[in-house]
Amino acid sequence: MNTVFSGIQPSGLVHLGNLLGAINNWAKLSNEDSKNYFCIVDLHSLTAMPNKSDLKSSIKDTLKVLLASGINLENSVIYVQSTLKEHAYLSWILSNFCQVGELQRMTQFKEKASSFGTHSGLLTYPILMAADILIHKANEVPVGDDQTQHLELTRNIAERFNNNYGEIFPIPEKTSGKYGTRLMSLRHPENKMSKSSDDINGTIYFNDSKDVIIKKFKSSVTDSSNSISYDVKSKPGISNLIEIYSSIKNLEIKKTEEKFNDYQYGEFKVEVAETVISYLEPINDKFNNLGDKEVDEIIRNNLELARKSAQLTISEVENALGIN
Ligand code: AQP
Repeated sequence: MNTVFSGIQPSGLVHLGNLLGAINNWAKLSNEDSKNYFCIVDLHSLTAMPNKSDLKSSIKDTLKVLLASGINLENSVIYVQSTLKEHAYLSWILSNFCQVGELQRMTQFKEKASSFGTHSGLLTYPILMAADILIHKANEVPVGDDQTQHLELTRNIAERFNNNYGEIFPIPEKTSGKYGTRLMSLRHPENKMSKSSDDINGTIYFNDSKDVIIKKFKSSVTDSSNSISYDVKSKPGISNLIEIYSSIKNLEIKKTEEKFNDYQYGEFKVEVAETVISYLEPINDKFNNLGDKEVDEIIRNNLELARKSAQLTISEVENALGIN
């Protein structure tokens, strides 16, 4: 049976990119024959020095979005990273299997270091991500395309540990959905849709109202050719809208192009907006109906399951290393 791990940072409101690129896929996987760990990786979000109350409410909201997203809790464990200290402990151990140069070459490090200033958390972040994945011995990691490099590093770290101390870790594989693995900003389609983007009109948040969603799509940046065809290089805006539609409807890109062949851009934008509204509606309904008591109980039970799994791995690792 596969073991799946994936995480999301509570670095702001969950957006359509997170949902279509990651969480949707998690919900699908949770209905297959696998053991799944989905984690709110709050320790990672500390790299951006968040404000305390923003972080607290983001952790809670992100957790509730996961619970409302259709993830099957029969075989999935949802928990918050900082409540399981073994993540940080394993991260220290694994840091001895990773070169500084490898960390300095990470694209996200180069990008983020320029906006937040260069503290060492930004550099060592991928080691913590490796620990997140390896602590449950996951062999499958469903993430968006932006995480490919980090996963490659995790594989290298796991291999080095195994070569030195015995076959403890599986070598994890990345999986992703067919479409929506890298949704772009509606306003700047050359940049990825992001929680922390400066232009909030380029991002569809899970709880945007219908009017706001329609408005954001209507003002999305396209091009002057008025042909609904997929070409990321020359038509990034329209290609992004096609991708959103295809991802939600589970429809081949070609089929989406055919369906909207004779549409004007304005009509197409509204149709995509309405598709997004229908997709988000049940998630919001469930989110709004989740009571605090219910959430607290799920968290408590899930944390126990996550702790059991993590402690098993840690004792194997300690035995292999000859510590503790
Ligand atoms: N635009 C995107 N398209 C598809 N997938 C995406 N993911 C993020 N943005 C997109 C995927 O969502 C999962 C959780 O992401 P994260 O919380 O770890 O944060 P991130 O990748 O750094 O993306 P954000 O949401 O834009 O946050 P900030 O602004 O804080 O950097 C991951 O699987 C990711 O691939």
